Amino acid sequence: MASPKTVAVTGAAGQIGYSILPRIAAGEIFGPETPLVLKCLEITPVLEALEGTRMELEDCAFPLLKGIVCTDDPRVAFKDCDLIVLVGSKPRGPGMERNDLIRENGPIFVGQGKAIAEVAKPDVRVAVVGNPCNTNCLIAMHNGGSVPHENWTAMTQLDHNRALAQIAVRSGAEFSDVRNTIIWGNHSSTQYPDWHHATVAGKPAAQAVGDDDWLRGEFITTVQKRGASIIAARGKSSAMSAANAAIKHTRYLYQGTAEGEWTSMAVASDGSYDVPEGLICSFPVRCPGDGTYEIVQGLEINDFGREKLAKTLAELQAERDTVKDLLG
Ligand code: NAX
Repeated sequence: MASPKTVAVTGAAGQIGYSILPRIAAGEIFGPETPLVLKCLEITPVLEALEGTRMELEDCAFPLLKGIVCTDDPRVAFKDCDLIVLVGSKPRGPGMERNDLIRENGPIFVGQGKAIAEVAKPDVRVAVVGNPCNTNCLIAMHNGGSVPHENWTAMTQLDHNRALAQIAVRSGAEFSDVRNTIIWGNHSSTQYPDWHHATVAGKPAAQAVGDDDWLRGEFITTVQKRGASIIAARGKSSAMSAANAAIKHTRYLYQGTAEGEWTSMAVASDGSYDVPEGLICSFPVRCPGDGTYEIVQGLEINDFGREKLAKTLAELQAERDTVKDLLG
């Protein structure tokens, strides 16, 4: 047996929390040989509901689960953590604009970034799911003291999966036949889902789909607006698919991407593809499986793609300006 990992999940009593906790406890991130301790963070009024989740986790009697801590104190939750999944944030209220949401949630990520710097393991990995996840990640990272910028990621895995699934369905292929879609930019409706390097059973996706107009139009907008379509249908935002994506995102970090494949993650730009340095932008990444990632280099982006990328980068830069006073 490996030594136990300590994993914190914030917003643990929420929808995504309910779907993700049993999967973490079952060993889906670190594998079946790694025991773990789960730390669940919630706001004080929700602690009672969280107690219900704690009892259910206990009742699953997961063999790998060595402890469950429930708390409303980030310093207790993040103490000695190897991995922290920041899911908790305030939902967008009626009439609230995206910028209001950014300002509303920003302070949560200032406090959590500082707490991570103080009490987590120095090589902790942080994956941000709570929206607006790119900018929340930027804020937490800037308040995260000496935790290296490479250790902070935000989740665009759900968008990546949505792109892959749309291509599979449209081309009549299996989901498992589709590889190497890319999400560029922000986890928002400006994101650029890119099929140009994707393959379906080894063939270029464009050839398998056989409909360029669909790829340049409906494919992109369907992926960009999928979250809204799910809210319209279900009356609630995506939770099962979001938890599944968060499991995949973190599993790739610790168990690696397959040979010849990549996934999409929002990470601090190192200037690759002319993305301004430091922005938390979604890129194609490969993960060797030791908690690190590398941005896939040298992919061609055509004029169509450059235009789309410029739009989503402009939004990310505007978001960064909106929160510049929170960046430590
Ligand atoms: P819920 O509203 O069901 O749960 C959120 C939980 O966070 C609540 O229980 C709340 O009490 C808790 N919370 C709020 N402030 C907190 C704080 N300061 N510390 C700890 N907990 C806190 O939302 P859910 O459906 O679980 O979604 C969670 C977040 O994920 C939202 O911000 C949502 O927008 C975001 N999503 C991100 C996705 C992505 O692809 N990156 C996709 C799915 C999802 O929309």
